[in-house]
Amino acid sequence: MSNVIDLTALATQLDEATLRHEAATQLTGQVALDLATAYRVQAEGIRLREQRGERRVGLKLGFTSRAKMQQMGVDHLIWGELTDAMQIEEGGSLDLSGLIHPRVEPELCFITRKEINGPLSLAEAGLVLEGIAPALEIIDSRYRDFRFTLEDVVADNCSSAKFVIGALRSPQQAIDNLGVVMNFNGRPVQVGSSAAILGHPLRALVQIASLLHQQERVLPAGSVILAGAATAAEALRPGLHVSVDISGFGRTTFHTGGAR
Ligand code: OOG
Ligand code: MG
Repeated sequence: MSNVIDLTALATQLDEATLRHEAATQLTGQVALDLATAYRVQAEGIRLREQRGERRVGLKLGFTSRAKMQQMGVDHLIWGELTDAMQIEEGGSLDLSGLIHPRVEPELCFITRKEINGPLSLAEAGLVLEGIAPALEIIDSRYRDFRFTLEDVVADNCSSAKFVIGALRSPQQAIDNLGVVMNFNGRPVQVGSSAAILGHPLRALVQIASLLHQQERVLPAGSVILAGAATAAEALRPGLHVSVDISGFGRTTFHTGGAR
């Protein structure tokens, strides 16, 4: 293994896998990658997207629930960047032929009303929000067989591919223990509770604020934050109507198209 790390070369491998929708080899099999360097590869990958005209719109957390950690064999909270090109319209269509081996997971989404420029307590977290919405995240690891180490998945922008956001609800609405059901063509495929996300989804915001603070970063008002999946993810195939129902809160949907 090489000790000299070329951030751009590593980010380009993952970027090309995305553009060609062909799986790539795990980076940790090629170089000795630590977590801090993995985040630098992630940042370089976002820079490549920005060069193509994509705009950063917010952040996502990963592995905030046991269900996800167990499914992927990773037990550390991670974060990635979201761009405008990743958003699909609510009720819209997702062409799977542009992806590698996509999966979908139910999430909650926060939209900020104020800039986040310092640590937040759980009590303060709700006060920076414009609203909260049901969401679905489509993840698509760029790695072969959807397998990775913690460092690999961080370098790969936490498998981020697409996301759908439903109608915004009041930030005052209680979200700590809501039933979450994800359906394929009207049949439940994953069932859980919003409490699975760090015991309380607003803790995702507390975590984001603390991570931003450590990196001396500020998140502008109007940003999107995905709190992390409440259940394990499910593989997508063409011809699916996918929905998430969050009880007493709301729902959002999209459908899949394209041959695979
Ligand atoms: C990594 C992304 C994890 C979540 O919500 O936990 C994530 C993966 O599972 O490929 O988005
Ligand atoms: Mg997710």
